[in-house]
Amino acid sequence: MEISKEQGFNTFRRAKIAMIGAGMIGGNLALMAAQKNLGDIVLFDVVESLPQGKALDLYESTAVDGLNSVITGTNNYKDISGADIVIITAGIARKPGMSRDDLLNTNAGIMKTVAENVKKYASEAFVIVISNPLDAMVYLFQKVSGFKRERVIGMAGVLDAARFRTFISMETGISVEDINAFVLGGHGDTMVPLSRYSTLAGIPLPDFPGMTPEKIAAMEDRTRKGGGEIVALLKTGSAFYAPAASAIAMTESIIHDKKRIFPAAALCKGEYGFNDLFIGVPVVLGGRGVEKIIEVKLTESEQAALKESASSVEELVEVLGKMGYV
Ligand code: TXD
Repeated sequence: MEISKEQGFNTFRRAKIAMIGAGMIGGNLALMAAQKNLGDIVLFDVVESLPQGKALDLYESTAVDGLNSVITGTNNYKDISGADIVIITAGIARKPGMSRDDLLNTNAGIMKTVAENVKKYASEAFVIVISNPLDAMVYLFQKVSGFKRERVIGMAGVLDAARFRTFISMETGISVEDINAFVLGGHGDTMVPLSRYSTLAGIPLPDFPGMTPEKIAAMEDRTRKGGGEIVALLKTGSAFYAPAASAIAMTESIIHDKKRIFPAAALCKGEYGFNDLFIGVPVVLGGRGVEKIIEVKLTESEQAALKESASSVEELVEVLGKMGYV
């Protein structure tokens, strides 16, 4: 007998989190979500038995760690039914010599199919898109699914800011814990790290003892090229630990209604002067998804840099239009 149902209590249940794509990031997303007890996890992939294998291995790790996630793998979209959160990494990743934009042709076709199926089976979900080229892929997902803009968000800024924070920590020797950094714009080489809004325990980065414009410029440059740096080292694919950790932080903020501020690709409708464009801006993530886009005053040069970054996203969106996707 199910006592709670019979007595009509309000009941809590675990969140259901679906990962579309069970590759390098997908597997780590599942591991981190389980380790943080965020809910039950479904790993979906088109490759036969891969998600089932990863899921079973991960599920068995929960016994060791004393965790309570049920983790399953599938090749059938039906199994994501009713998911609260869907995180999409489906597609191909970069290899050395490739830009994120080179992935557009292949990943657009994949994203269209993913969006149609998420709409069919998890129409109430909050969706975090990770696949590259990020800003164009999250745009495509939203257009195909028709999901409200509160429910669709692209992960890139959290990762780019984490890279910037790491480089600031390496340079100053101060704990990453006390370092905040801000990156705006598209997830490409034209992204806009904002040093003025980056702080060490509240102290603006440019004011920190020993900091020089040259050092800041070098860290900003390394941040912009941070993805490529990892691709060049790995040789067989792109970054996966930090991207997974970044999307999990966003997921936590939604599930626990934390209302944290993250830089993330959100659909702008007039904000920062952009219309109908997904681009990295500061957002508040809470139980209602993207609850707010925070508009901060930018200097002329910051504004110009953001505009330039947006124009490279607009070019990709145009290509999607020419290919008939949007
Ligand atoms: O900041 C960011 N947004 C990113 C994005 C940071 C790093 C990497 N970023 C991108 O994430 C990267 O350029 C890729 O487009 C995605 C996923 O990267 P990952 O490293 O996880 O790639 P993998 O290991 O190749 O995994 C992709 C999986 C793989 O298992 C494929 O079989 C699967 O996607 N795949 C599909 N799944 C579902 N449906 C379809 N159609 C499909 N096609 C391939």
